[in-house]
Amino acid sequence: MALESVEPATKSTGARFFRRVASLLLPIVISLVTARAESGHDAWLRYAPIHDASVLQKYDRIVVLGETEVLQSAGTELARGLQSMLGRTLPLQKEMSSGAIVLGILPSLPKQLRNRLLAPATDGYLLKTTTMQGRRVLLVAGANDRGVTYGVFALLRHVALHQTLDALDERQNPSASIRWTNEWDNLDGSIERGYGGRSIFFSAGNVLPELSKVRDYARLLASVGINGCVVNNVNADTRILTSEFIPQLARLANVFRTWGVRLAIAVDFASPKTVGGLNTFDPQDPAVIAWWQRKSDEIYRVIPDLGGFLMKADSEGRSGPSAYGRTHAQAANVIARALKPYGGVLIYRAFVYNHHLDWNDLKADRARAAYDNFASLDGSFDDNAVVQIKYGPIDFQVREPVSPLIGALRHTNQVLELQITQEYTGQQRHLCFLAPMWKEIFDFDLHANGGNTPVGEIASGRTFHRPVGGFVGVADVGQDENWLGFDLAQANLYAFGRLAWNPALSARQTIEQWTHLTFGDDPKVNKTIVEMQLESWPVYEKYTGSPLGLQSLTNIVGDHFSPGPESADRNGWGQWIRADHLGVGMDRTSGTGTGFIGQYSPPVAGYYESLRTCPDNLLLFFHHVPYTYVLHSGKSVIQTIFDSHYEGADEAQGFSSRWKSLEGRIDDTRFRAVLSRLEYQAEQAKLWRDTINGWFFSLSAIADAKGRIGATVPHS
Ligand code: GCV
Repeated sequence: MALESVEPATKSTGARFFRRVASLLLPIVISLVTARAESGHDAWLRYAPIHDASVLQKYDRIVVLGETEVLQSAGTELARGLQSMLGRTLPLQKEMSSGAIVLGILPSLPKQLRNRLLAPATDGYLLKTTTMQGRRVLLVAGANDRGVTYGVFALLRHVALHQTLDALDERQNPSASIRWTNEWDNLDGSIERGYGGRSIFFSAGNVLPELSKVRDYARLLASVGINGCVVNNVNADTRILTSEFIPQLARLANVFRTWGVRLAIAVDFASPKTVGGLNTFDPQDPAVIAWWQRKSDEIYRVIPDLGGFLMKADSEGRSGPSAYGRTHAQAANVIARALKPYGGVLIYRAFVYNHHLDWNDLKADRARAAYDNFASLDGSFDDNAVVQIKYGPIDFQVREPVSPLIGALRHTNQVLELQITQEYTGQQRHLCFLAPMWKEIFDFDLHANGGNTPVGEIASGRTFHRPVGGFVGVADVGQDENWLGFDLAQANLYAFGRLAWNPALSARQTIEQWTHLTFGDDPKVNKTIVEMQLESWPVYEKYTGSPLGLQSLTNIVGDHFSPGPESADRNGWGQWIRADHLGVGMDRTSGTGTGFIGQYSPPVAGYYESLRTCPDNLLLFFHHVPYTYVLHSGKSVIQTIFDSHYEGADEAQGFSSRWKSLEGRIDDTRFRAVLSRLEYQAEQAKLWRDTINGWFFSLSAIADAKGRIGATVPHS
């Protein structure tokens, strides 16, 4: 009795104590949890609660038909997402029942049902409300495990975006088989052109011991349909192929595999010599051929689903087949053949150019290089060899015409290389949403086959019926909590994945989705961010390169970030703009210039060759004109340069004030982090404006019609 009376009293004192402590700690705990949740780590997979009790209410369990790791993680992801958004726990089961969301690959479905379905293609999926063995179900079916994962993420996206889920009947196939990111990570943990912190894969020459970030990254990639990732720099460390390192790569592959992402690696062409100890790396030498085969056998023994190898050869100081007078096709094929028995591909970069060009040679032109090196090889690459082509003929500039090589390879697999990391577009310290640029590239008709051959279709392999094709994005994510160093730059990774899956999506669609998923439902937040993102590329272009095709005008021999127009000319790099006191622009015409324009099909070449039709926004990429030349817009070149820099810098000032209007509507952590970047950008934009305008003013000695420049010229 005594005990009985004491114990409840003790309990209630204890309970009171705990309640008191809890009430004191709760706000701290909540803020910590919120801070963690909104650190940017979950990116667009935040699964914020939605307050509509009717969503998927007919379903109360998840049935996963199959045991594979990929299917299991898809099931767990669905349960996790629905729990978080709907506050309902749907148990995972193996047995079929009414009211289930059923996950499985096509062959695992009952034949009767299968016969009623239009099967998706590889990696594709179906979302369908139907009956199965007499029971009402929501089916998430994939052509393969990966397809089921993509179906799950699509379903979760529909829920998060409040899209209608009644009578679902959706079939989605990816545009192309290769939807990869490239990461330029070095084995020491640094990342070439990475602005989001150190490597999530490597440190001090090894794969990191703890790979939870890799797991989370693979999940992010899978959520937007990316199915492969090259984890190391294209400037490849030869150690990647050593027998000591390969087991470490297998650890990465194991983590990726859970999410259907295939590991791939960049390799150095001289490896047979540097790693294999042979006295040659001549691709025609039988010992070299045998070495590549043995090395592939060795890797596939531990990574049976390796996506393949990526190769940068004869470029920026890398070894290549030119050392033995062999062609790029000979080089690619010898390795492709070693990968073929395992279903791997050899991706060979077309980024091959001479960086010791003669500036005094008016016919020399780096833009010609990819086509000159590869077009004549069309048809001589094996079926599992793929040529990876940067979207423009120079190097990820803020604006370039599309690479003519894309239209020239009709009997060769190709993939289009885009850059998610903003090497030349503000390095994640400036807002620059790149999907509008990518869309212009995808939609550009190269008239490669007499018309209607947009780049997106060619790259996906559809135009020329290639077995392999697709899209590669250089992502360079890092250890920073938000992956890319800037919360708003995550939109580029999201958009890359969504557009690689479906190049027909619009830039607006992708950014509306991303904003909603990443920042929630508030209409003002959505409108403001969507508009800022969509405006950001033209704004960046205006205060940096100018909207006349002068590329980025950044310091190309240094940081690729700060203004440096003088670095463009008078060196061997070939990013020339040929600016002097009379005029500016590279003459790339067939008539009087380098002949680059002649690499396009006749309708496109004709369009660029003539000053009458060449669009203003690429004029100086193709033509050298006096500063006084009058554009289609009716304004002179020099005044356009001046005005656009003022306009762009003014618009960049507006970004930070527009963002400030969202205070209190966005979690504090991300609000402040983004604000500080936008304020920095506003200052940088002024610096860009004054440097570029001052430079052109000094060079041309033409006054700004609006009298602004003398006052702000930093150097005279
Ligand atoms: C990985 C540009 C970049 C280099 C990069 C190269 C490439 O030149 O500045 O950092 O090297 O492109 O794409 O290979």
